[in-house]
Formats: sequence, C-alpha cells, structure tokens
Amino acid sequence: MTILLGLLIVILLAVVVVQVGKVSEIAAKIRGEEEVQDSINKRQGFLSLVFMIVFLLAVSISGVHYKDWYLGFGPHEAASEHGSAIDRMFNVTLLATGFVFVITHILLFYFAYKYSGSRKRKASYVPHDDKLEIVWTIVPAVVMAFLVISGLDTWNEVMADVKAGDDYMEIEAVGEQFGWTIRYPGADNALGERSYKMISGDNPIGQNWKDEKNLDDFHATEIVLPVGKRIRVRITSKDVLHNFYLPHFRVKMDAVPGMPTYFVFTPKKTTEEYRNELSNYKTYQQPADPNDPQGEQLWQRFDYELACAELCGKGHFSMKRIVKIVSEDEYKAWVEKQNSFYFSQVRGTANDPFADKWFPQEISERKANFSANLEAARAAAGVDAKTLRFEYVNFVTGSDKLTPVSQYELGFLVDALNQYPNMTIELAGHTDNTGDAAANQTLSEARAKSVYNFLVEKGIAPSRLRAVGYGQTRPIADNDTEDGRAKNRRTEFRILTQ
Ligand SMILES: [Cu+2]
Repeated sequence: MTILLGLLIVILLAVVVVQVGKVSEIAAKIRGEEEVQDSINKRQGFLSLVFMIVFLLAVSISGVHYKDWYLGFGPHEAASEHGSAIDRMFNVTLLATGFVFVITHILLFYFAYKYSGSRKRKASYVPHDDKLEIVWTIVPAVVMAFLVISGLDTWNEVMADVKAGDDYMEIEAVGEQFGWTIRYPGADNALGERSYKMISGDNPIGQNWKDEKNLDDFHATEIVLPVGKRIRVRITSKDVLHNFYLPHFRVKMDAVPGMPTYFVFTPKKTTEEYRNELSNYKTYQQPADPNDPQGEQLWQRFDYELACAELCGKGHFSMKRIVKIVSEDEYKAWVEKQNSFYFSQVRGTANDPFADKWFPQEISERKANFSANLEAARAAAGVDAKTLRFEYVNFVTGSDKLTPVSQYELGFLVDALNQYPNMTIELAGHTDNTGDAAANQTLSEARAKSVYNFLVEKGIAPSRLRAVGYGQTRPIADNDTEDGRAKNRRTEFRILTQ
C-alpha cells in the first residue's frame, strides 16, 4: 500500500513538472524568450544568495547548539596528557580549513548572484594568468606544509614508545568478535608470554602457563586505571581488524591480527573529576531519564568508554566497555579484589604445569589451616576428635609411592612433631572397596608405612610413630559413588599422646 502511494506521488510530481514546463513554454512564446530567460537568471541568482545565508546560518547555529558535545572543546577537553596536543592539532586544522570553507562558500554563491546571466552584460574570458596560478598553488602548498609538518611533530610526540627503565604499567587488550579480553600484569608488573597456538576453551588468549610471569596476570571485565600513571596498552586481535578507541583520552589504534600494536597514554582526570567538570554545564544538568525529572542528571551518568571503532561485524556495538580512572589507592583496592586467571581457572587442572609444586602463598595458607586443625584436635578428647585426615597426601594409583606434592603436608606434620616432642601418633592407611579385600589390606599397610618412612627420614624418632593399615574396613562414605570412594581412600593420623 505504502509503495503504491509512493509511486502515485512520484507519477503526480512528474505530471506537475511537465505541466509547469509547458506553462513556461507558452508564457515564453507570449512574452518573448529572452525576457523570460532574464527573469529566470535573476531568480536563480537571488535563490543562490538565500541558500548561502541559510546554509551558513545553519552551520553556525548547529555548531553553537551542539558545542557541549564535541571532543576538544569546553566540557570535553582531553582527559589524557597527550590529548591536548591532538586537540590543538585538530583545532588548528579546523580553523585553517574552516576559514577557507566559509570564504569560498560566500564567494561561490555571491558570485552566482552578482554575475547571473543578463542581456546587458557580456562575459569576459581569462584563458591563462600566471600570477593567479602561482598564488593559488603556493598559498595552499604553504598552508598544507605547515599543517602536515606540525601534524607529524604531534604524531611523533604522541606515538613515542616507553623506554627501558621508564615508570609505566602495561596492560593488554585482545579483540575478538565481539568483545575484548583485558589482561593486567599483576603484582610483578609484567605480562606473561602468550602464543596463538595455545589458545583453547580453557585459555582464551593462549597464555603460556610455564612462564611464571603469567601466574599473577588477571583478566578484568572493566578497565580500571590509576590517574597520572603512564599506561602502555598492547593491542592485538584474534580474528579480524578491531580498533581500540578511548575517545575521551584521544587514544585510537587498530587491533590487527598477527601484528601487535600499542598506545602509550597517561590519564590525567579521574572519572569523578570529569563528572564534576561536566556538572558545570547546563547541557549536562538535564535529567538522564526524561521520564524521571528528579532522577540522576546526565553528568552523574557519565563514564569513560572503550569502543571498537572498526566495523568488525554485526555484533560490533557490543564491544563497548566502561573505563574507570581512579586514584592510586582506589586502584590498589580494586587490584586486591581481582583473581589471577591461573589461580582461579588453571591451578589444579590438567593444564597446570606446576601440579607438583605449591606456591608460597598456598604453603602459608595451608600450613595455617593444618596447625589450626591440629590445635583443635589436641584440645579435644575422644578417638574421632584426635584423628586428622591428610588433605594433600596422595599415592601413585595402585602403589604405595607418595606423589611429589605430598611432601608439603607431611612437612607440616614434621614441624608439628618437632614443636611437640612428647607427641606420638598413629599413621593409618584406608582404601575403598574396589578390588580384592586382602590386596586392599596390604596396600593400606604399605601406604601407612610409606608415610612412616618419610617422617623417619626427616628425623622423627620411630618410637613416636605407629603405622597401621585398615584396608577397606573403615569407610567414612558411601562406596557406591565415585565421590564416596574418593573419600574412603585416605591417609589419617591420630594423636596417641601429646
Ligand atoms: Cu571490533
């Protein structure tokens, strides 16, 4: 229906145009061709003048009307240290080209008006004029040279990389359809190695877990940065071209698959400071939600943002991320709350190259736990309360050989036995009910003996230890489930005297 109506309108308009043409033809015949042509010329000239005035007015009025939304002016001065240099460059270019733009438009339309065709005037032709050619070649050349050279100067200043020994922090932004992985260096202030070959479902950007620099690196969902700190962003992409764009900081760099790019910048205004500056402008004192005039105002809702400035696919818009610039203290508090990707996602899984090793933090936490349990058992009475289960003592499947990682918890026990020289203990091995009961009995005895040997090797007197195997006779959980069987396969120690 709409299409039909549209077609009808087009046809009717065509008819109108043809009719008007016919009318003026007839009028021309009546009044004489030339006279009509003259009046048309005059009218066209006048309309040119009107167009010029309306056009320039519209440009100026809209420019003033939207002035609070532009980057580079008033409320949106650059929030980074290098940003003002870029703003200056843009403003100088805008002034130079803007001046030429206005002058040429005035001349263009004024001339069309002033010299519109007339019977009383004859056109004069200038086939060639050296002076004119020289002037309009040299003047733009000089202006362009000035703009390009000063632009290059700004570019070199802005794109200067960090040097060894500089005080800076490096983060990494890896783009993909459609999102960013933002990686922080963690406490060591160094990003670990990564390779696209290691990318998998468990390792989104292919970090090499053997590189210890990776262990404290964390991925963040929002970008939080300390004010006044020099930040180097390493920018890469996993699939197609993306673009790392922080408009308020005048940071914009392509994320190119296979070719890391970078940007160095120093944020100089916190989010809070930027909001406060916005609050001085009427434009930002409007309610953010027109239906809720008493609610938050626009300036209160302001946030820096990261946008992908490359049309990278149909989900492109969803690559927006919030950027928060905070004080050094707030930044530290935020970092405290972040979890290293390795420790939260990789530690203890099949991909963990350090499965046989405990890190200092883990040792101190687990030792504190062990000591607390031991103290509780020493204070309590009764066989059950005096029995403690090793959480991290394990054996190679089907054998009595201790896994390397068992040394840590057994080490805690050695420390405790040294601390309390009168303490004697019973070491007990238990199995689940799979397989032959007699074999399980032998295995549990051998395992208790392995622990016994370990302690003796560490200098504990054999008289303080007793190794017993209970086989499958004392389950603590349901042997019908895998979970229960895992619980039943255990090594314990019981405080006999303390
Ligand atoms: Cu993108």
